[in-house]
Amino acid sequence: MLNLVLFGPPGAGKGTQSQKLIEKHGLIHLSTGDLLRGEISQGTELGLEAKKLMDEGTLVPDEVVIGMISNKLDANKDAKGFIFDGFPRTVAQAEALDGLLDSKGESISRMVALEVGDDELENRLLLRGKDSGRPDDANPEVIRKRIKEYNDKTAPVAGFYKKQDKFKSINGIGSIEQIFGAIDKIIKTY
Ligand code: B4P
Repeated sequence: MLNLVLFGPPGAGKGTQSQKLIEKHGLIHLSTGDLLRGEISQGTELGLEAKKLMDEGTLVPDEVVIGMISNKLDANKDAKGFIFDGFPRTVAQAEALDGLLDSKGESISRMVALEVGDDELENRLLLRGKDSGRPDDANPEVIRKRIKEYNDKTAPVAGFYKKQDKFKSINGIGSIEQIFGAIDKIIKTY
């Protein structure tokens, strides 16, 4: 299996690149952001709980997202591999993911980090907020909170994969095609 973690701050291009990677490599896309937004639109209890946190730019509790990922792995036993987009976002989530994959005789192949500066992130998210309808993209204060959450809780996850010698970092500024080419080159070396 090819199991890729796409890593980076909010607005770095993880969702955008995931779409292209699943088309080319036939992988299953697991985006915890999309899964949570699905729960919100269905009005589930989990969705109602998550909405409040997401609207203010705070991470949802680890056990909630770990449970969602575990269900999706079980539901896709014959997959060629997975793209983890926006997960793991804490070291506890990374440890849990290793455990889930290990129990199936699998592991993470690579983490690819997209490097983008804070000003560009804020511009991209505000631009998307104009027509995405996402409350967390519309407000500069919430965007800054999301970037702070990333720096405080998510950035340390890179160290977790560096220790396993699985971490690769690329420039996330440039055309979507250029960035896709750089990620694809890393996949080919696997
Ligand atoms: P996510 O849905 O994961 O939100 P995101 O990080 O903002 O999206 P992404 O990074 O994929 O967007 P993209 O860059 O592709 O999370 C939302 C919330 O859910 C979190 O704040 C949290 O509350 C919760 N959550 C999710 N997962 C969680 C977890 N594991 N644990 C706890 N809580 C969790 O796109 C951004 C914009 O940039 C787009 O408009 C795109 O068109 C543009 N763009 C992309 N590439 C570009 C390029 N090269 N140049 C110019 N623009 C580009």
